[in-house]
Amino acid sequence: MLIKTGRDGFHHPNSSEITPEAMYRQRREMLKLMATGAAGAALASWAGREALAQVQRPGKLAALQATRSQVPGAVTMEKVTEYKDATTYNNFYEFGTDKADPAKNAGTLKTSPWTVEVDGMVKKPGKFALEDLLKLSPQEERIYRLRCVEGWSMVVPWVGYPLSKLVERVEPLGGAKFVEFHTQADRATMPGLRSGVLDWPYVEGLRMDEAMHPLTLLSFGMYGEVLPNQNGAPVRLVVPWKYGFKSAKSLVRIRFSDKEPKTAWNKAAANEYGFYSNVNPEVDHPRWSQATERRIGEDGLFTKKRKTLMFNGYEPQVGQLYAGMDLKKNY
Ligand SMILES: Nc1nc2c(c(=O)[nH]1)N[C@H]1C(S)=C(S)[C@@H](COP(=O)(O)O)O[C@H]1N2
Ligand SMILES: [Mo]
Repeated sequence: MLIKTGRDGFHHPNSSEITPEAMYRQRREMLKLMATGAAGAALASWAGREALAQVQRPGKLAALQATRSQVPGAVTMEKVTEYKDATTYNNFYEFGTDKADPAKNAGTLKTSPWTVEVDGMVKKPGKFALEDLLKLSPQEERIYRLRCVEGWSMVVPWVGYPLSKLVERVEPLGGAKFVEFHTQADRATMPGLRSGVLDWPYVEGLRMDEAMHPLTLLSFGMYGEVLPNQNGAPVRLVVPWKYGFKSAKSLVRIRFSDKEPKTAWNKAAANEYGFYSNVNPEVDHPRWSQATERRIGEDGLFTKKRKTLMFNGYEPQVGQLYAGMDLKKNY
């Protein structure tokens, strides 16, 4: 059965009918301020915020063209994290468990040639060369907040397109309820595989409606360039309302299934990492609070921590996916 846009009950706007949500909100703020006579100062700060969202290419890797996403919620006006910070402090356990390890060790990852196999409960299984995946849909730039389970967050301009485009292309069968994501596990190039911290390959999963949500991104780049190895080159997942570990890096296989996938972190510590992994300030990790976070790049001794938002701030867009679910049980 072909999954049609809108099947998830969401309004998928086309570019001619919408104003990006953030811009719309700002415009409304502006109109209010104009009515009170405070428009001059506000205009300056509005221009400033727009400027912050203008991302400079770091000039390190090949450029990846994209247009600004029109999907509601896909573009935040928050200050973008510095490229250097977003690429030198992260998790990619295949290259070591220290936050500095991926940037140091991921140079050995061989990203070309690269294929992603699509299989399981689909009408049109197949192997996609990276070049073909890139051509499946026009690239969009999206600026999302990524929230890590250990209390840090960053704001990254991703380049990619909705995962739903690929799902629609391969036509899942009616019985397919989940999507599994398998990532590269190559002992020759990934030194971290010698460690038993996780059961390799790293596997993640989404429910079908989560996979079809327009905010779920198949990403090939960031900051206007192809992904650096340490951030999951050449193709990764980005799920902005979930903890960072749901965003699987260096994808090699996407499998459709009728069973809830066994994810790498759930297998390693089921009481700490559930299947849903939605950002939720009210559900603590057994070993630490999840109520606040540190924004990468803002970490001075006296910098106040930020309050973590429900669904990482994407509640208006994704809250309905979990209506009626006990989120303390389904963590
Ligand atoms: N294959 C793979 N993907 C992975 C991980 C990993 O160890 N291996 N770590 C996850 C975790 S814990 C986080 S926080 C994010 C970090 O993504 P970033 O490099 O964009 O910050 O990647 C996720 N994806
Ligand atoms: Mo993480």
